Amino acid sequence: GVSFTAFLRHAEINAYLDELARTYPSRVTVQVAGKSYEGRDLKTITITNGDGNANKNVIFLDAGIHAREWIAPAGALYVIQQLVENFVSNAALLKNYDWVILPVVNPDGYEYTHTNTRMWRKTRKPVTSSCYGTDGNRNFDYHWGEVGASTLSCADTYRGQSAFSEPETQIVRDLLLSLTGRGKFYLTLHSYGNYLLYPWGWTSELPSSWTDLDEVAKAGAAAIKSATGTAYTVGSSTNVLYAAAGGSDDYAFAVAKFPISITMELPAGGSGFDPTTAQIKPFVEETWLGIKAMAEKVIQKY
Ligand code: 0X9
Ligand code: ZN
Repeated sequence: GVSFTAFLRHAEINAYLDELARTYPSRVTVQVAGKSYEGRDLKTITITNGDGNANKNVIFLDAGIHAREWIAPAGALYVIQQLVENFVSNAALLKNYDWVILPVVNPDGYEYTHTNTRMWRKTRKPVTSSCYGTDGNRNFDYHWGEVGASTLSCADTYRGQSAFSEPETQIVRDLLLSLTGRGKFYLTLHSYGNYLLYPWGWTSELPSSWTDLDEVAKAGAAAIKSATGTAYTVGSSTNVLYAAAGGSDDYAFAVAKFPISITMELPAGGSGFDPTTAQIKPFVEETWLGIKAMAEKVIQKY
């Protein structure tokens, strides 16, 4: 098990997924979706209720595309723990839906923040001899590079040499596309700032179905507000945060046709990206309440 009193290393996270697959073989499947640039396994965990129905709708959750946002993979792990180890309390979330969770999209960057540079954001594939890494959340092929993304390889928001230049974003792309049709809710965890963001990130225009997105995001914000008093800002990425194209959320919504696609920015801790170990548990518990409320709304709508 895991206790949420420390930030786990990538190998520990993968070991936890494997432990769950061994302990709960009828409800849990762990697969290697692909390898990072440095050769780490990007493992997904698929969580079902074990009834053998392989055609259910799907909620796809990922975290850790930005290396330094440590609370995001912790939040994904808490969701996994609740759905698997606290299955009886959460059975309604798995009756008509399966969950696919990729807790660390960018393990090379995540490990680098543990061993070298705490505030590293990007992947770790070299671009030039002196500049490393691409911003995974500027690398998706939907209005790629049009706004809020740098063409400079040293920049923190570098868009990459081309759309999907990174193995890690190719893996998320392929997972999303494999779920087109069944995939109803894409949720990507980031930090920080307490936002529930929906498309578009590339334009201030709103998608025609924006009221559906807004309804789901507001359900999450309301659940958190009533549980802990923590306030989340809800709106389109461009309108409430900033314009930035090439994000996974816009791609999931526009190309992989997930009707609900949301970026959740978890709370700040420490100087922002570095909550204390004592903050992990309260943050991920509160986050789970918001995710559960959004999932319930999605399940009721689709
Ligand atoms: O800039 C980002 O990628 C996200 N914020 S963060 O501080 N975690 O880096 C927000 C992404 C919102 N979605 C899009 N702009 N598509
Ligand atoms: Zn982020």
